[in-house]
Amino acid sequence: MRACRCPRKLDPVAFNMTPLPHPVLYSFRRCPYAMRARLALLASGQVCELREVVLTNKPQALMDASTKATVPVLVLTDGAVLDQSLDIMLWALGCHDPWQWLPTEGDLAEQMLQLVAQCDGDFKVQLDLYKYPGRFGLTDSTLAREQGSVFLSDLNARLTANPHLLGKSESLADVAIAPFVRQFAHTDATWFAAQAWPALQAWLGAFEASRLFQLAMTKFAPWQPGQTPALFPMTPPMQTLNAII
Ligand SMILES: N[C@@H](CCC(=O)N[C@@H](CS)C(=O)NCC(=O)O)C(=O)O
Repeated sequence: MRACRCPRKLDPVAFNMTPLPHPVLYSFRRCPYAMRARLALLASGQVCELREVVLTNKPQALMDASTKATVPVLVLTDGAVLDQSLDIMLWALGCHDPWQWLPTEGDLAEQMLQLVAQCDGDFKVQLDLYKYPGRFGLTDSTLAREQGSVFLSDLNARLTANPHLLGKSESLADVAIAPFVRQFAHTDATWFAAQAWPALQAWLGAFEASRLFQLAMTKFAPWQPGQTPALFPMTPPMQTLNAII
């Protein structure tokens, strides 16, 4: 099983840092990468300080933490920085994984990472072309939709055979991939509902209706430097987990 890439550490002196009481999560509510990170943090019971970012006006603190300046970014209490959503998921679940989202069996873990890589690779390319054709100089997004549908048909086949993407129980793969399928589905909800993907549609519906997803979508005002830290989740972890179950 791949451990998360070795995190870079911020120099506490250069960054004038006092030890953080909680990890700091730079997030954007509607970003599917940030969603998957928040879902894993919730499941692990890890409390963070959430800093909601406006992508058109990124805070300097985010850019100092990660020159990539994408969201999500998680700054750990020792100053280590995770700036890939999958690494944040693996870190959080590596600390605590009460629902066993990380498969213990090597083969399954490998399959999980491959499926997430397919989602983040070709599927995400087609999703962007389909959702924002104008950004890529396209007038017609039908081809991108068709190409993205290949991955969705595969997910539907998996979910026809089993209730979750990797089998009988939910795993990181379900939670990492669902936010992207959701974006694809919402691009043209009528078209998505008309596809012969009953298992995929039911799986996405259950994900969106889940208490876990609703909590992950809690609204936060954009972060202002110096403000009182906004904690995520807002309720203590045990209370949050009990509300989800
Ligand atoms: N590979 C990164 C991708 C993160 C990403 O691209 N996030 C988008 C928002 S959904 C972003 O921050 N884009 C930067 C921008 O719009 O300036 C991850 O997995 O965390």
